[in-house]
Amino acid sequence: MTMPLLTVKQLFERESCTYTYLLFDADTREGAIIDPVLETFERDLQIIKELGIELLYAMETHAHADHITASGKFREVIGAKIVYGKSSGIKAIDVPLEDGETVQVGHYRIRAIETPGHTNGCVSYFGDGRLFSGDALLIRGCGRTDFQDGDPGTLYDSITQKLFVLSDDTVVYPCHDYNGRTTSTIGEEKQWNPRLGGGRSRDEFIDLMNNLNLDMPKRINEAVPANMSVGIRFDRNRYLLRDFTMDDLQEVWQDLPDGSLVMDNRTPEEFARGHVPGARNIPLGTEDEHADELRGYDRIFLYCRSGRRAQMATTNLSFQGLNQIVCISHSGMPDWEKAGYPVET
Ligand SMILES: N[C@@H](CCC(=O)N[C@@H](CS)C(=O)NCC(=O)O)C(=O)O
Ligand SMILES: [Fe+2]
Repeated sequence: MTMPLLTVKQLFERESCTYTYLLFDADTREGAIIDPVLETFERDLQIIKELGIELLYAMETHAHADHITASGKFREVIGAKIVYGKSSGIKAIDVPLEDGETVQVGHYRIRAIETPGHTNGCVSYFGDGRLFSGDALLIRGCGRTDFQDGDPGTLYDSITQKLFVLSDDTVVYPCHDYNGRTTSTIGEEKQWNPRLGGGRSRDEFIDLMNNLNLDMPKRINEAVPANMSVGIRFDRNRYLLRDFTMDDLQEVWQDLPDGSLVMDNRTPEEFARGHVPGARNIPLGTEDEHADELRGYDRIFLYCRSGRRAQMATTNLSFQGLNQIVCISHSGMPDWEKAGYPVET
């Protein structure tokens, strides 16, 4: 019996011209998705459900500058682990891969190949004769090198020394194509890539890349920060940590998501002397009266002075079925003040 090939579905997001790849082993039904886009999350999720795929991994080739990733959503909704190149430096991930390290999808190993240059944290993924090249190698092109610590010399070395050494019949699946092309091969690109195929020198390549004068991606200022936290505004898993601290609160508080409340359950006197700006005072012992109203929030960050009262109220409210409370259980207002964060009186 011959083993079926690793199945690859190529999916397209038309605003950013991004290709997302759904890979799976038709035998075990285990799968992974590479470079999913937030806007097409529901579409891709539906395909995964229809095909009965157990999505083990959401894999990123790099922190994208032009669109927001759906990896965080895939983790949140179906528990996929987020895979990234370790060199990306992104913290909110589950599996950081270094050059040569692999993840297993059914019978297949998917290997990370570090290919920096477009960004300094780019990786490509290789499995079963297919190369998912991210924005390092594009069809008859390559990723630009003028932001996110990009560097043309580094990109030249990545492509020529790490990708052009793969066998000529390796199928190349890029992260984007702006001209409707879908796949290529290493052999084709070695011969026909106008930027570095046909034996173009490193210096020629650097010169060319330094003079592209491209407009910045339209969504770069929104996409890069969002992708640093894998596309959800805050890493949900951090809320589940036992020790959510006042420093964590400060990070969230700077850009508080809609539907969130910062709650202070110290006494009105303590509250009046200084509290987290925008916080609501619901003193310990009165939380039950407010349960219905509190239920209306998606997330409640609760602090007090030392964490003790916050823990008590969290327990009380959990009996009322409120499970969206993030309890700051071992620090409190004095720590906020000590750190020099703004205080409202
Ligand atoms: N017009 C696009 C720009 C896209 C863009 O710059 N894409 C990057 C990848 S993140 C790139 O390297 N493009 C290569 C090229 O245009 O040759 C947008 O606004 O999003
Ligand atoms: Fe990119």
